[in-house]
Amino acid sequence: MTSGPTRRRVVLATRNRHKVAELQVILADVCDRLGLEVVGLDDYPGAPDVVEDGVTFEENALRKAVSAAEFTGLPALADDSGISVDVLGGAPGIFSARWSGGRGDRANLELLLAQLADVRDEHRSGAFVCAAALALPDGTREVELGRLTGTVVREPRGSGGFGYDPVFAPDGSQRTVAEYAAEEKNEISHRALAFRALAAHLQEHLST
Ligand code: ITT
Repeated sequence: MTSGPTRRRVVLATRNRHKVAELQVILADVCDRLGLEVVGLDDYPGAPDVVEDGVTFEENALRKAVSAAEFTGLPALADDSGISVDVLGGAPGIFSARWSGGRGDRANLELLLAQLADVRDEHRSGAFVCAAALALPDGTREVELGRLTGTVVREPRGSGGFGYDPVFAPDGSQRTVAEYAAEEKNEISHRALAFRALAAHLQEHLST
C-alpha cells in the first residue's frame, strides 16, 4: 500500500500486527482507488480496550469498529475472527483468542489438538471465520462474513501466517495455511473474502 499526505485515514481497530499486515495487502486496491490510508490502533495510544462480549463474530467486529470510530472520529474497520470446529459444535469460535485462557497462540492450538486427539480424520472438519466491519462517525454500520473450510491436522506444520494456521489445511490441500506463501493465503482466506465483500461498502460510503 502506498500512502501520502493527501490520503484520508481509515483506522483499523486491532492491535494484532499480523492482521494489520494482511489487511494492508488485501485492501491495497480499494485504498488506492479511494485515496485511503489504513492505519492501526497503535497510532491512537489512548483508544479504549473493547470488551468482546458479543456472541457472534459479527457483533464483536462491530463493537471494535464502533469504538474506534467514536474514539478517533474517523471511519473505522475491524476484524473478528477464529476457528470453528464442527465436532466441537463450532468451538473455539469467538473464543479462539482466549481458548487456553490467555496463554497465547501456541498454547491455543496445542489445546485444540489435544481436544481432538481421539477424533478420526473424517470428523476433523471446520472453518476459519472472519467478520469484517465498517463503522462511520455518522452511524453507518456494515458487516460481512468470510469462511475458509478445511480440516484440523494432527501436528502443527509450517512457519507462515499466525494463530491456528499451522494446524489447518484448507479443503483440497495437503498443506496447512502456515505452509502457504503470504500471497497464496491472501487469495483464499476468510479475511480476504470478508474484506473483499466489505470493500464494496467502502466504495459506496467513502467515494468522494
Ligand atoms: P484484535 O481483537 O485486536 O483484532 P485478536 O488477535 O484478539 O486481535 P480476535 O479476537 O479476532 O483477534 O481473535 C482471533 C483468534 O483467531 C486468535 O486466536 C487468532 O490467532 C485466530 N486467527 C484469526 N485469524 C487467523 C488466521 O488468519 N489464521 C490463523 N488463526 C487466526
